[in-house]
Amino acid sequence: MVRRETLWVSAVALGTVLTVPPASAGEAPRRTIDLAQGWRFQQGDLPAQPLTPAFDDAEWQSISLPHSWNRLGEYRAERSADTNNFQGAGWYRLRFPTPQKLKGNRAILQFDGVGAIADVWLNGHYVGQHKGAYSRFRFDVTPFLSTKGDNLLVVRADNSKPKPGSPTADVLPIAGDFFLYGGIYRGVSLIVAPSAQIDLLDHAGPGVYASVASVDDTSATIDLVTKLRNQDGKSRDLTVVAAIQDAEGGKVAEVSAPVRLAGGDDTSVQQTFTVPKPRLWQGRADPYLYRVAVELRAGGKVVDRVEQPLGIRTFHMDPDKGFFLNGKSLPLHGVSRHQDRLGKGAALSDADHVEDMDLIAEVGANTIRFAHYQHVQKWFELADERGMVVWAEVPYVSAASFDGGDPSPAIVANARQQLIELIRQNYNHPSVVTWGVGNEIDSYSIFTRKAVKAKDLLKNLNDLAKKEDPRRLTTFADCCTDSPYGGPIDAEPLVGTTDVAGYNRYPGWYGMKPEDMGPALDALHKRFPAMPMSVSEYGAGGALTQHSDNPHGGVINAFGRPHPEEFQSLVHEENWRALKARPYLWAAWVWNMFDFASDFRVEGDAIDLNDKGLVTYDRKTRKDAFYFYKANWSSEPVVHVNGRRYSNRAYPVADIRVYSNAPSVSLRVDGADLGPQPCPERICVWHNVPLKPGTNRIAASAVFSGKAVSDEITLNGPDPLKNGLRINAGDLTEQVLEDGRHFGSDHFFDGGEAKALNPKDITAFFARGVKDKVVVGATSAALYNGYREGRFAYEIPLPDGDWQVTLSFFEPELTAAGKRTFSVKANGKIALASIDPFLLAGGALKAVERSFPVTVQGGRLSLAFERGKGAALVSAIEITR
Ligand code: GCB
Repeated sequence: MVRRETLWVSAVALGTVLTVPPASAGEAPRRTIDLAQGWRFQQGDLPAQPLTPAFDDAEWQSISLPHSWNRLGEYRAERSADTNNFQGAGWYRLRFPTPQKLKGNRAILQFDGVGAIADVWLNGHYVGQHKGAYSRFRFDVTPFLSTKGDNLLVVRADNSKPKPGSPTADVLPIAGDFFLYGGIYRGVSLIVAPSAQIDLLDHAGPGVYASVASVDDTSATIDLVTKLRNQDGKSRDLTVVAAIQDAEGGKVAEVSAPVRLAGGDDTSVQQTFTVPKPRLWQGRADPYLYRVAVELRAGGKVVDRVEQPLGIRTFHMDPDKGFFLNGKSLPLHGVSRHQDRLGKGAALSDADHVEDMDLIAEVGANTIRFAHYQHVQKWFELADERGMVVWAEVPYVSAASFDGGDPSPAIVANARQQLIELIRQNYNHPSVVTWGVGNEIDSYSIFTRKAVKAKDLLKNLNDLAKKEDPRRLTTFADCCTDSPYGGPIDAEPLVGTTDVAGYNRYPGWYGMKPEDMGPALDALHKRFPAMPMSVSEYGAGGALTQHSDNPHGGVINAFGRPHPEEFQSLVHEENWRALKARPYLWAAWVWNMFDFASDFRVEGDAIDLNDKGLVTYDRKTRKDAFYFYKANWSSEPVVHVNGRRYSNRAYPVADIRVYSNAPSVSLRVDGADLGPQPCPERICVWHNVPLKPGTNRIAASAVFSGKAVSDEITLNGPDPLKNGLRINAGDLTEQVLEDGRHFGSDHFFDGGEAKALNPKDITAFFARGVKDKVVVGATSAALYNGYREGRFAYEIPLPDGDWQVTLSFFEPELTAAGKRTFSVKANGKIALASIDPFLLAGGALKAVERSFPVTVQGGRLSLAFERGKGAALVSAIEITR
């Protein structure tokens, strides 16, 4: 067959609605037969290829599509028997009847996504291979279909772990913080279409490609390219009749063009429409969609027909003023989304996609980053319909090669193929404004501290995207410019390779403090003043079962446990404050809307999960941080009391935080009115609210346009008189020890610095191999994970009376006695003088405790830790009767 992709036939009928004679009625020219049901599946490779009908698959599992054999990611400390993280081959077999009325038509098999390499056989004939887990692909199987009856379709899917020598070594992604699911995890169908057709084999694109050339107050000009293919020997005289319909189905423009399609040839027809007084696609405010319907007619009869969405819109980005939709500023704020969930892996149903989109709409996002690969058509359609502005991308993620050097020619070819598939298959979705051609592709340099070769492929993909679709912008997500994690990472600067940029930045999580976001962005903006920039990722982990009384009280262990939910909220509060104040950003995306599977993660209260979601992996629980964004982004009334999952409290007082978009909110505790508090930045706080032992009902309410909206939680207060009060100094997370003693996280302090015995920050992560330090002689090691150091004091709320205070110490780093001495005052009087933990314990990393009695009056105990020869420190405070 001769491919003449670039030869376009005449552009006709510019502008006006032509009177095209109506087509004669007949049956729908194209038929799509769903092949979701009746499959047999077997995990693992087989001694013989099961390609013949005689092969007995009775023992295989009966399944329907979508299907993936992988199941991973659980809120547990260790993997359960439910985990299946097998990476290798899986075989599928399906028997299906030959469709009726096949004569003169073509039969085309369509796979919506197979992870990660698919080999396909029909009736024993090898049909072909597709490499890439995330895009749609099609094969013309007409010659292999049985003329009599049953067909046997066999598919081998392979999601082997990408590494040198593996079948997936040259298939993107070769690395990444997400799981590469195996299986036929999206749909399969058989399309029966005429031999002379709107091209089904254009990288599985729709064959019809519409784009907005210009829009003004009176009209819009739409360019349309229709690709045609004739798999017949005969030359055909055809007419391409293209119409634009409004949302009610009314025709607003129609053009037609005659075309002679030689036998075995393919060609493109270019047409231009004018849509008078167009109703624009206005994002979430009014996601108005037209449809383009293209018919291929032969002698007045419709022989093929394709319908695609059309949203009429323009956009641009300004390096100082951000994003503009249809000429108006539209600051973009939203989330990234991965395509998996608990119990299903990546085998999602349409209803699952709708639920995800509903949650994203509920939080009030107006943009979504489709991370880190081609998402399913349904997801693009939902984005169009809901008015989400989209960053779509290919899985060129984390590494260009396995050793930091140049990617192989096969990787480059696969990257190009996947990018063409992404763009052609999704060209008509108005939601998409940028094609992402890389994500953190030089991050390998953080691990190796060497410059890596990622730029050539980035540029290659950028140029290809510009050629495929000059009307959209290219972008990439940067990890390493200005070396936020140290190291010689800037050797091959990537910013400037694509039209616009995104920065993945995690201040407060991977190093830095939450409030460092603003200055870090300003520095980047200053360095590349002409480059429109966004924050393509920011975020923090949050576990539902791990909690903090004060998220300022300790050091987060980003690469491990625990991940208190309150710390996630704090990072988002601080990061968002910086983001919303920077109008030069064209967008910012929370990483991530949902917890998602990643099989190297052991963190928070989960296994195989990245827990940075605003919503859990099962979509059942919205974390507190979800409501922070809802209060900021949504116009729905929001009143949400934080901390409901930390129901058994360690302390008899609590700071109650409410997220709300009301100017002020009132609070009642067990019916007693604590009065209103203002909600600057959508956060309303009541400090030191007393909790009585047992149940406390905390109810917040606000009035929105005359209507009261409220939220209530129940907290169980402790009984210090009965059980004492315990502070795990320097620690971020409250915990109940095995012996039942409940320690709150570090709180009530003023001054000093919280430190971790074994910091698991980004620096420590890269220095892997360093052995964790252990404090010996400790009744509970948990008390020594963190400590507070410096000159500091505590003001602890306690009932009046006589108490015993026990302090836990150890020497974390000094190697001799006499180098660190300090004293402790209780209520202004020396309680412990000249404490030298090394001397008292007989060495470093050895636990030591000291106790003293105190009398509390006025409901407060003051402890002051004062420097002697060195900084004071304490790792736990236990106060009992
Ligand atoms: C990133 C990556 C993303 C990870 C994320 C994280 O920068 O682009 O794939 O999942 O960080 O959570 O570490």
